[in-house]
Amino acid sequence: MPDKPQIITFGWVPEFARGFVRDIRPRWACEEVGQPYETVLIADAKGPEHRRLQPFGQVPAYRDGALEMFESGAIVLHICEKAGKLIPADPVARARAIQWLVAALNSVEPWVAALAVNDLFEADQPWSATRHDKVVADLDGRLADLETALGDRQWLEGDEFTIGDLMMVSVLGQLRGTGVLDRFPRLAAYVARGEARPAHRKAMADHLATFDRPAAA
Ligand SMILES: N[C@@H](CCC(=O)N[C@@H](CS)C(=O)NCC(=O)O)C(=O)O
Repeated sequence: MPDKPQIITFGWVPEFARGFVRDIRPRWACEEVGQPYETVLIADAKGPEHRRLQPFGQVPAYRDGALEMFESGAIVLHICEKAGKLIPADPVARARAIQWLVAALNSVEPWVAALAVNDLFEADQPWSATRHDKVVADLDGRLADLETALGDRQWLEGDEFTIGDLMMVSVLGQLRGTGVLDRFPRLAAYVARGEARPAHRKAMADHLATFDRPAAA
């Protein structure tokens, strides 16, 4: 059994995906809480071996002793629960932090992902150009609501950065390069604050450094 937790992720992705793969989330959580980890770089996520860890043939997956798990949100929750960091001890504050983690994944990420699907993965499809404005309008609606909820606070629940912020910043960070956040200056500043954290910088640098190495077999 490995002595450190393992983050299982791709050893190679195309240029456009670098900086966006969701292994950044557990990497960031580990850096925030001071949890050393190692990476296991895979080339094939669709084969039976990886699907035993991640039934949908995706990354990241995570191994911590006898625990094998998938879903970036659940992995981040596990890392932070185990460390007792980024997740308040007070039950009310704890529930609210988890609420924001789920909101990031359930109430914001689908709209962010819809833009990537439409403009990137399905850019060559006949519906892509006509659907674009609708996808952006739907996303803008979500972001306007989120910006209102954030208000003038530093983080979603005030002065304390929690797992909810980690996940929300990570989800919004996927809009990098789209110009969408230019219309939401308070959200843009919020993402910039999150991404400026030393733990995020280290996680992103380590994620990007993966692609300087030869790909896993
Ligand atoms: N809900 C999953 C989504 C995982 C996901 O979409 N992973 C992407 C990389 S960021 C992937 O593996 N894509 C390859 C594929 O779907 O075939 C999570 O948050 O862990």
